Amino acid sequence: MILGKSVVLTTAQKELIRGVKGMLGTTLRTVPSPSEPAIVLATFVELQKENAGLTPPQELRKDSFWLTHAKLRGADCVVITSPSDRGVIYGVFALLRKISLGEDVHNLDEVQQPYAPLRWVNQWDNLDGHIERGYAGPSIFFENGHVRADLQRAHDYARILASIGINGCAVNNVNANPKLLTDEFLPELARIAGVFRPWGLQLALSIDLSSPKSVGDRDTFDPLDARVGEWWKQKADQIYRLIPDFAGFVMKADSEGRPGPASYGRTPADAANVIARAVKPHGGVVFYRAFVYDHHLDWRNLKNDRARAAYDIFHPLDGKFDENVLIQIKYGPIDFQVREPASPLFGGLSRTNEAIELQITQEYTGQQRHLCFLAPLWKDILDFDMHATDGSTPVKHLVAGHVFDRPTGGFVGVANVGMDTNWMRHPLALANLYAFGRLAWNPNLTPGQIVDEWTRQTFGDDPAVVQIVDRMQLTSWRTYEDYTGPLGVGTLTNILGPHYGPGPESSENNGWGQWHRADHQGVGMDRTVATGTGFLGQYSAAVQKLYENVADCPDDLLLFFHHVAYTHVLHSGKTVIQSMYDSHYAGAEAAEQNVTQWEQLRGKIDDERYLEVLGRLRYQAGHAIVWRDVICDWLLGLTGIPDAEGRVGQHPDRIEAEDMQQQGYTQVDITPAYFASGGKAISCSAAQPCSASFHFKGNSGTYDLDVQYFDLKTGVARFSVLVNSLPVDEWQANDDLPSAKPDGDTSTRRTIPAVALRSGDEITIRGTPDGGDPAMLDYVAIHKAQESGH
Ligand code: GCV
Repeated sequence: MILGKSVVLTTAQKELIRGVKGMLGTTLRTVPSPSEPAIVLATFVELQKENAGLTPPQELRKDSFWLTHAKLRGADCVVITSPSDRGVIYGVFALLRKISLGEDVHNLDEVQQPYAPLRWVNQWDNLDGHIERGYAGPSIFFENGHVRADLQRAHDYARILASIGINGCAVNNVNANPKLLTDEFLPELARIAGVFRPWGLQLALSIDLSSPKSVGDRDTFDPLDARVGEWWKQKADQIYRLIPDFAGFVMKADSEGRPGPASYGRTPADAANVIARAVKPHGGVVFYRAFVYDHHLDWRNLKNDRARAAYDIFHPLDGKFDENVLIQIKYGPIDFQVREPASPLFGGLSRTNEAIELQITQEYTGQQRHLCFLAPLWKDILDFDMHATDGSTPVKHLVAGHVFDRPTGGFVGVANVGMDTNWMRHPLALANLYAFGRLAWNPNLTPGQIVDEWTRQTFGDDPAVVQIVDRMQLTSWRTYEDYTGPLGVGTLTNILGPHYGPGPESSENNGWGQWHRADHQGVGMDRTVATGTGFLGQYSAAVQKLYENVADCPDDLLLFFHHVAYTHVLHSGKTVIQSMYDSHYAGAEAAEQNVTQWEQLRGKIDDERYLEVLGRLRYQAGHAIVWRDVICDWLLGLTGIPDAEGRVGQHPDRIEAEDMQQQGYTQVDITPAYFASGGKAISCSAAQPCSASFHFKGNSGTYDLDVQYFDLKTGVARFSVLVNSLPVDEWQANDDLPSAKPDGDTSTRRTIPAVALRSGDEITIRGTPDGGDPAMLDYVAIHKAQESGH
């Protein structure tokens, strides 16, 4: 039964009926008045009209809800109530979650308050349907320069977001196309707002500061020009006429080539405020991104440091932003790296609203091809005490506005879901979206609690499934860090390209500023006050103290803050270089173990998801070896310091393609050499298939064969493997990896399990090129078959 009238309450009711039917098989009836025990959905005002004596155990703020039980019109009822109808939806989802987790829902009396008022996702969708840093297919909102005709997926997304308490969604890229604000386009956007509305989700837009000039009729976009202010005001009024519940704007300005207030010598506060004043009468807000830095910094100057930029720019403006502006701050001072310290700006604004920006889409953390559950990273940041006052001031308190009693505060997650059926590409990656919503609602939850909820709701209660999935998720961040960028060195990825595979030299010698400063003697970025860039001086004294002294600095962030010799001994007792070698090996090993762990779940979850995840974990295990070898070979070449365990550069189980008997293939040098085992590969430029053969020299037995090849995006080459001319496997190199070259993005492993081999057998790899993909082969590795037999 509903008390109150709104489309949101009706949605809540339908969702409750659907959830109860789906989970318990019971079909609830809707009734105008309860004559028997009922579930009542009510705004608090309406509830009090029925029973004025009902008082919640705590004050109910906007979006909060109270799950309780009461006698209404003589019947015993379960009551879900909130000051807002949106809060009732959140309450319904909370009840359904409890049912699905098998919690006792009798005698409930529980109030839940969201931690921060604004809990948004950002989508980086372009109007042509492509999503910047999106890895799960095209946009659910846009195609061919317009809003999609069919918005069913947008509706489903709103439902997902409501289920985790998200109340705003900016649907377009922060590298914003000003066309969105045109008179022609706004009605299209109103259609998206229309599918969000039943779920209590508010539409927001990313905007380009130059809009008054680029799509408006002004000859300037100077934020202090009154004609520009008038343009924004009229634009806001127009938007609110079409979309009365419009949430507000997100703005990226003076960053990575975007227009900004600097063009007129104005400040970010000038830019933010002119727009904030336009939306203020309508209750709108402006999220102004602190991701502002100079990507043309001179890398030769050791005092230059991109990490300083946000604080240097925004701290002096503290107190100058209007009350409906929030500064949206990425969690670390660089850019969503696998490990960074909390941004000093969180502690640097006491008279300005803040929001934290987290990245759900795994731009630098494996792009949803690698498993990397980010809640532990986010949690470390949210719990980190900035010592912004004498008391404890963890980041979560600051961004929620609790420390300085700000009018608002928020959590923003860059989600970038796409048209892929599973939204994120990797079936296990949806846990990151779930975790973001749960932490934005309650950052006191632990990653363990969150993942456990997610696993049970996704795969059911089988203890083996829950144990294995939870463990894999909870260890996956450390695993990814271990084989990509340990000790705070940053992700050693190709930062000038797709930010995916290894590319350790790309982050040096250019202005983008993700420098690790690795040379023959040492590695790491000196950000100390004493001898470095002075970045550490942006923190409170207590935080500075944690990191400034090399002897105290925790190993996990050592290279973020200090430049040290490779022979420097860590708290762990290892030298830096040995620790780096070891963690790359440990990470690759852990990725391989995930495959065998997952294989234990065959038959315990549906085949479709089982096989999809298995394929992704196998790919990850292969690519972790690529990462391991590229970074370790690069370090060995740079330092000349051998691996004490004798592994780096030693691969006795490999047969290099260039050493095989070739037909049609030609040998090519790969540059940099560390992208291929032995620095070489073979390439088939013939019109016919090419082949490469060798004789197996080991003892007779059962072996797994790893075939390492390059899968270029420029075509779909085919490979087959034959033993004594009999085929044992064939496949297509049809992944859409983000490179057209043989490199760390495209190097791929195919494992052929349990092949019976006798000494002297001839093994042949046949490659058939296609388009621009010349079926390049790097090596074959042969090992004793794994017990589990894949
Ligand atoms: C939307 C990084 C990403 C860019 C992104 C930018 C930002 O640099 O690589 O794709 O642009 O961050 O957050 O604005």
